[in-house]
Amino acid sequence: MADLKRTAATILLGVTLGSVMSATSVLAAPSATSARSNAERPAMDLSQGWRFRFGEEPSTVTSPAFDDSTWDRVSVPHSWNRIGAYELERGSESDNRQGVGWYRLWVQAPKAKQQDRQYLDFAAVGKIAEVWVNGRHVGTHKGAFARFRFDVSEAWKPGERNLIVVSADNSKPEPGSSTAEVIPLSGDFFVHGGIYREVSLLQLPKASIDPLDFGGPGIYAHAKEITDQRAIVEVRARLRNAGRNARALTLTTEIRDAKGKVVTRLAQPVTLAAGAQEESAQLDIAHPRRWDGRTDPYLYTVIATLTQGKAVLDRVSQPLGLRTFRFDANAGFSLNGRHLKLRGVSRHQDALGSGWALTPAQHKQDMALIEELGANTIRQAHYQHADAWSDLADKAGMVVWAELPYVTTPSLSGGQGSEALWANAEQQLREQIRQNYNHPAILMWSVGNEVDSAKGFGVKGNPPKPLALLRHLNAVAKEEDPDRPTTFADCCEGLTLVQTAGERLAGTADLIGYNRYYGWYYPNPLQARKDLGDTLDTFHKEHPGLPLSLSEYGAGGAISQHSDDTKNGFVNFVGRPHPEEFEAWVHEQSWPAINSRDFVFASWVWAMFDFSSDLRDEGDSVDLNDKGLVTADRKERKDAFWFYKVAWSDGPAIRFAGKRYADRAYPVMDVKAYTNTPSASLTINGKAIGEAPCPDFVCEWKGVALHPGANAATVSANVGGKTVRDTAVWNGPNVDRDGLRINTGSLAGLDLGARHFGSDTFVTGGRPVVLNLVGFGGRSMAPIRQVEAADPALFDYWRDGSAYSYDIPLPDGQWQVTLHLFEPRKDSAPEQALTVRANGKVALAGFNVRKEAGAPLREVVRSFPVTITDGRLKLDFSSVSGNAALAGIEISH
Ligand code: GCB
Repeated sequence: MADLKRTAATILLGVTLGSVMSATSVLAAPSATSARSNAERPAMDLSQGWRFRFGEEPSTVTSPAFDDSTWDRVSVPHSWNRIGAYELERGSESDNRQGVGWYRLWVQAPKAKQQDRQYLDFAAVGKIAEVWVNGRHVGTHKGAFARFRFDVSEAWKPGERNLIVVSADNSKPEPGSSTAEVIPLSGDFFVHGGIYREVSLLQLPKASIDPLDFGGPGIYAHAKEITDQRAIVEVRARLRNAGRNARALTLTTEIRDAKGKVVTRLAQPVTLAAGAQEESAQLDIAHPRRWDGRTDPYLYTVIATLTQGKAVLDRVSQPLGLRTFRFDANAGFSLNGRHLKLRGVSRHQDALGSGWALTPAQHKQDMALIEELGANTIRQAHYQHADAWSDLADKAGMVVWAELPYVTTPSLSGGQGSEALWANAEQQLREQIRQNYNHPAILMWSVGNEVDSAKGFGVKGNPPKPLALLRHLNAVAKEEDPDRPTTFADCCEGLTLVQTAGERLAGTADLIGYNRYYGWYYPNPLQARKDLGDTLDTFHKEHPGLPLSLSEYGAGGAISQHSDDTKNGFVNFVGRPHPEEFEAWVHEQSWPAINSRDFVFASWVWAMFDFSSDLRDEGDSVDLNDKGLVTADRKERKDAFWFYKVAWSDGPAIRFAGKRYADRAYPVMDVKAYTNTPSASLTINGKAIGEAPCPDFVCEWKGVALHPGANAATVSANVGGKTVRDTAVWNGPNVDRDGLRINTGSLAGLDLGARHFGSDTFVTGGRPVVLNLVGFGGRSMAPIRQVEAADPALFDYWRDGSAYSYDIPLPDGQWQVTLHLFEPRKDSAPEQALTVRANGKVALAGFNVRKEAGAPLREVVRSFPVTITDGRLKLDFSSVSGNAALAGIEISH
């Protein structure tokens, strides 16, 4: 914190004249462990009674005479935005308006001493706030995530009615817009508008702990030394004297243990001149107890009290956790001298129906779910989170990656970005670090996310170049906090499919995180495990001295979409469907690649919860990114959640996968269970199916037969005399009655009225193909194509190839097989000829699909009878002079 004067003389004074002691509590001081810097101060909660309206207002809106009686009545936290639903279309409840929202509040102010200063304290406003008091403009704050305070004393009328007016502007950042130089400039998350965290009025004497220090608490504690015998803690206090004359005061700094007992205290005389100054106290703690992550997240409290004689002028308390840590390029992370593999999740401050206006109970619920998962680290994506959230992280013992919202688009003006952009990014970083400095959970400051995807978002002829600003931010973070390492999340290094800005960013910060989506965004999803492992190895080799983490990985998962076979359909990454089972499969593949590499100091699943992003129409939702392990309403834990819960569990654990997919499409299924035991046994309807090994936490039983109706399954394992088990019920189809249908090429099943198609399976050869690949924002990557067909939805995906075969389990008897074919290519060869064999017998010979259909992109249906005698139907497709495109198979009596 360069702009603060560090006075060595004061440090000396503190030690020589002050009294360092170990004592029990003397002052009737608060027992707060909250990082909320207002906790002990005389603050008036201003959450109730606001009037709100979105949109343009006349300039008189800020004046007391303005009539707001027709406006909505709201309380804060509040946001006008409502984004995201588990529906396929945007509903009327959706509100993604970006622009200016107006808030007005009349408040009866408490009486005050003449000398007192009045500060308005906003815990966050999205994204630019302008504030007026009694018609007078008192301040502007640019940035959606940090706390800010304005000294409103000149406009405030103690003991009377006062009018507070706030405009909150979340306009879309575009060149020339109000937000064009306020980060973030873009990103895959919606920036909610409004006073979405709490507001209060602070009344403090003229001399106080400084409330205007970038919104920070004004006291900053750090341990200079920690051994088993003692800890030396330096507490810097920034003090403010709003008067003209110097004051002779006493600053008492004490540290209390978790029970509230004072373990050390230092009282020091302070001569406080007009303006702001910094004092420093050094305190000893004997036999300190460590903040030891989830094992023992022990917290002390630091309390600074400013007094004049016997009168307490101000008091602030902050959490203190004593820990040592190290990030090593080869050995990974260690906490208090012991290696700890950091495994966790990213979290956005967003919940369905509330957006960013989260209540304390919602923060608690999120933390409880992350604890239940077994994570020990959280990435705060992609910006500063609420104090209440970081308090919970301190208490839960989570290691936190905190992040600056320098995301995706490095600048809208191109090149290195404007001065205003630099100033805003720097301001948001200083605010974040000061406001969060005392959270022991936070161990890394991230200065950006994916700004190396710059060219993709560039300005023609002047591509953004993020490196210079990233370096500057790194230096600012170091200046603010030399003790914590810096980091950032890389998008594009080594990826040929995304254009990069041509600048290599690795090495700019102390640590690095790579966002990598093997199994999802990149080609060859089925090679996810190998590709991820190889990439991590390559980065480690190329940057041998750089501690490396996987800051994002994951896949989309929709709980109403299901797959019979995750390896046989097309992965439509920003489209539909996103079967729950495929998301889980990507995680099953990714975790072993991460877990087996000690040099990967941490990994964060993207993401813990589905979250709002109006760039998306995917899975079974609209305006949601569906990569959460838990749904955005916090109601459903997806299969991938259970995978990690089992893999990260200390005690023996077991859980069936695919439980939600109860009504099965086929008379056989691959049964899967997650367990941390070496093997497990399966029974169905009381019949033993057998024991299977469970490498990397997954056991599988292939092709298990289901009878029509309910099938009760139990999976169990014995460890050290203890049995763990789970049960599931899967309803087998009545194939004799209803037939069997395959949605060829698709990862998920499809319902067409009463006809239920399972996902593509039982197949060898060929490849799954999508008709329209959509990109972000639901835009097609190519001109939209439509197939003329009775059921066009069946043609969204198909199986394509010159030779492939299906081997389908089917009860014996006479059946009719119906194939849904078409020619997707405009320029297909006129002599194309398809032959289909059923159990070796030619069913279709030399069939020219396009000729039969009369045009490309037009359905042609062919049926033929088959007789099954050994429980299986083998269909062989072979095509010369072109591929066979098969959109669906229906088999019925
Ligand atoms: C990323 C971004 C994150 C997105 C995520 C995704 O790399 O950092 O903000 O939400 O990918 O789901 O595509």
